[in-house]
Amino acid sequence: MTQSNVIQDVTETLARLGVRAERFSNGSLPARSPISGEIVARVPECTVQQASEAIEKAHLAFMAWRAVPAPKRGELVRLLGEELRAAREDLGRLVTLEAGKILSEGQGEVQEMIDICDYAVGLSRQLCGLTIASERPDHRLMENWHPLGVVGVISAFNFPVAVWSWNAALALVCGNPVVWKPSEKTPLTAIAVQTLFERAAAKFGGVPEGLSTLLIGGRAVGEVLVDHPRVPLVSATGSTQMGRTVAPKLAARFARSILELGGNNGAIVAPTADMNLALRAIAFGAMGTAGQRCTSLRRLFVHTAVYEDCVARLKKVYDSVAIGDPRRQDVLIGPLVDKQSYQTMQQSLEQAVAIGGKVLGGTRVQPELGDDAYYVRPALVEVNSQDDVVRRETFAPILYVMRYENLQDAIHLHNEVPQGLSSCIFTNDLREAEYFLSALGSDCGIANVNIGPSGAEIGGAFGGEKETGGGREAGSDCWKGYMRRATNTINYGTRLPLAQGVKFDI
Ligand code: UN1
Repeated sequence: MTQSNVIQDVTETLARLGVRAERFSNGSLPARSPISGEIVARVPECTVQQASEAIEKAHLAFMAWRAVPAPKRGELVRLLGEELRAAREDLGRLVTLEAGKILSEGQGEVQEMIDICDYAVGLSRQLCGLTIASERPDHRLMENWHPLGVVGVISAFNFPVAVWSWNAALALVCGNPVVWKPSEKTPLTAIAVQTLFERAAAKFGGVPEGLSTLLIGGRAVGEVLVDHPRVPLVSATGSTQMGRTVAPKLAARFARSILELGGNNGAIVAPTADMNLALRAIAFGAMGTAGQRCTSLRRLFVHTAVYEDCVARLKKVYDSVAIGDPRRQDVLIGPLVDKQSYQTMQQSLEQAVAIGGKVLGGTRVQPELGDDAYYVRPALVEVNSQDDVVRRETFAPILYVMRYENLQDAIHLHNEVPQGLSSCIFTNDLREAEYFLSALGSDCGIANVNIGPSGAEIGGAFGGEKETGGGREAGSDCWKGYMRRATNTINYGTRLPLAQGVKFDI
């Protein structure tokens, strides 16, 4: 039987990455490519029992790994970064094949992994605590950051490899093993990453068994990770609905959580905006990755003075953007991940029409690429008000456009949604820009000026407020979330002065 070109591409890419065939053959979990909608591999799943045992093993790895000096732990992450550099093209291609992103975005995701590895290597020599002035004579007050324990990572299909690396690179240098439950929609990229990790670990000269573990499976396996007492931190990326299930379970056992949930990201286009720049940013933000980033642009507030011009030019872009097989160099928009995603998009568009929205695009295109492949023309929807459908995150390329006259009103509307991930303003007016970034401006975890809401660099803290979950990953001081802080007071004198001047002489 002749294999389809997608299946062959997957098989060859996995082989170049050095993934052994038994890891993706004859298993119970079908791996599908959104490019053609075909089943491209069958991945063995782990049972609930195996998941639990793997976590126990990871805990044993923790007992050993925490004693390895942090800069030495950094060496492992450096080697992982080297493997990723060498595999950038192939792993990026696998991301394209399994998640449907265009090639440059697939490779960009791997670049993000390399970046966070570099960052973590530097960090491994900078896990610094403070020394604080003590109120007592002959005393030193300081803090020490210690490894925390097994870190659970739950990731989504849309960033099938980068999200793991933001957590894993930091967790590993911080002295923690990682147990990863990837999305059931993207098991192959996860297996490839685990293979690269194993190669780095071998070059390192061996690491404790269970330092990085992959749990392929469904919800039940994810639940083991969330409920297991040996897992003090779970970093979970996905829908707000998933967060609502996971957060109370973690809270009930006093485990920590880093939650990266839904976004409903907005942009304001002010009268002084550089329109050419703004249009490019809006196009990438709203249509890029077929609207399937948690940072995708979903709401646009355009000042009346520039509304007609901005919307007319956007319509041209929406009409002409190249949609198709994401492996093609000229294509900018790949497929939606699956049928459910397509149906959810259609439902939202129907609701938008019902409230008087004017919809451009949103229709299925390129049906010849596969019966179960869902390519859509991105939708631009002019609405008069921010109704329920606009306030909700639809994980698809729908951009709702609204008009505003006064910046305060626009910011008010912008913040008047349950989510709080990313936001931006296009303006050349310094006062407007600063106001947007101030405490009275955007209420999001990310607020940008003259840059779209998506495509954040790893150097900053990534995450958002409200229903986005409040977690922060990647740069800045996010590493502290993966360690436990010990406050130490040392008395190097011969007396025992008590704090707050308390007297207790026996
Ligand atoms: C996500 O969509 O889950 O800022 C994360 C961005 C990327 C990360 C997106 N660096 O768009």
